[in-house]
Amino acid sequence: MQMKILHLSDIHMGSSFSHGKTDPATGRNSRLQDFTSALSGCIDAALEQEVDLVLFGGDAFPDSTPPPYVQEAFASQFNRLAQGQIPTVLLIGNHDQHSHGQGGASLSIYRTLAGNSFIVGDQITTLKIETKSGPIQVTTLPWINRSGLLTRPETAGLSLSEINQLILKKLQAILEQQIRSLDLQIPAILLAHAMVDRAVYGAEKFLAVSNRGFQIPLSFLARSEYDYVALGHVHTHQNLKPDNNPPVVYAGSIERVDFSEEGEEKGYVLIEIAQDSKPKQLNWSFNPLATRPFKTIKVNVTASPNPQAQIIKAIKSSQINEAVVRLIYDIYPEQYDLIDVKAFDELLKEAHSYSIKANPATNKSHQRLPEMGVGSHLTPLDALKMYVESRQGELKDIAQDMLEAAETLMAQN
Ligand SMILES: [Mn+2]
Repeated sequence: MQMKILHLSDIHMGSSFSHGKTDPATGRNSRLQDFTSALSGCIDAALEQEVDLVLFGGDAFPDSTPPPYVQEAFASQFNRLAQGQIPTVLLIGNHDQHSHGQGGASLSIYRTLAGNSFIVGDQITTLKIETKSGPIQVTTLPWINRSGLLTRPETAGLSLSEINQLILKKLQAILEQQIRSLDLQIPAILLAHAMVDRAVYGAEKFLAVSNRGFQIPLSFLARSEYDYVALGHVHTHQNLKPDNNPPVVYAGSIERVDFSEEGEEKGYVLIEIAQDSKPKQLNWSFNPLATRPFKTIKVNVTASPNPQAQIIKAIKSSQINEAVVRLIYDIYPEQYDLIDVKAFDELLKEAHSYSIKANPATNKSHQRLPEMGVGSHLTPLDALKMYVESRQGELKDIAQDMLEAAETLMAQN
């Protein structure tokens, strides 16, 4: 008998609004519709393929308190799985936890809904789920934070890296317990939201040094007792075990959160397990979704006698139709008079949204904020805060994580 599972992750519904525009009909940001469409594509596939189980790898929203209309967009899609009576595990990612792991999580209400077809993975445990094609075991490993595994007396006086070592030791013992409890006759999947070392990092690299997280060695997770390891957190789809023994797969995000994901295909993973064959046969495939294209147009006009013409040529030779576009050109301040930005606006109208940035080329390698001049007595953190605020447009979605990561780094000194 074949068992079918759909694995998706990192929905981040409600993010990337700085790359959208306001829909005049609804007053809503167009990126909400983009993310809803991508999620809808995953749910459509689950229903059409009549999968036995859906595994969501965590990070539903940018934070644990999304506005009601964003919650509704998310819930109305997952509700379709409940109506289709497809059991669904919703794992808790770092973005789903309240700050520092205290209190509930944005996904906890799903525990109470729809005849128990939702299971919220907010602790390390192994579930036995009865599906229409038979039982399956799922070990859930939500995002680990210090306070979740260690008590205050245990960490007293320890450095951050000593604490991380201690967490890993505990985690290894707990995972070992889970693995020993598995019934090896029944398919088993490990579902984890984690930064696994050996991953190729994408947008989430800024989050890697957050004080709420650390990297888990691949060897902890890539265990032959599991038929498949379903990962969330890293936005770039990849298999960390190319020999598929077992597959250790980041499904990746379903839509581009920012420009660092520009060149990546987005999608979900379908898994098929033949339970009756010995050993169990497993096949998995990555299925791309139709997503909003992102396009960077980068031009250096410092050597050009006609920078305007060079930039226009670059725009015209780029695929910008319905894309999120950013035009960046390096230019000497002395050339500013040769530029008419209105002409770029006119050409970029066919993009979904766009931004234009002139990078002044000077002998100084860095542009300075006036507040940060000589004689100001800013701490490094205040300086970073000021910088992040000055770049609100580009950094809005990751500003909080950047500041937290910086605080952690400072604390290590
Ligand atoms: Mn994450």
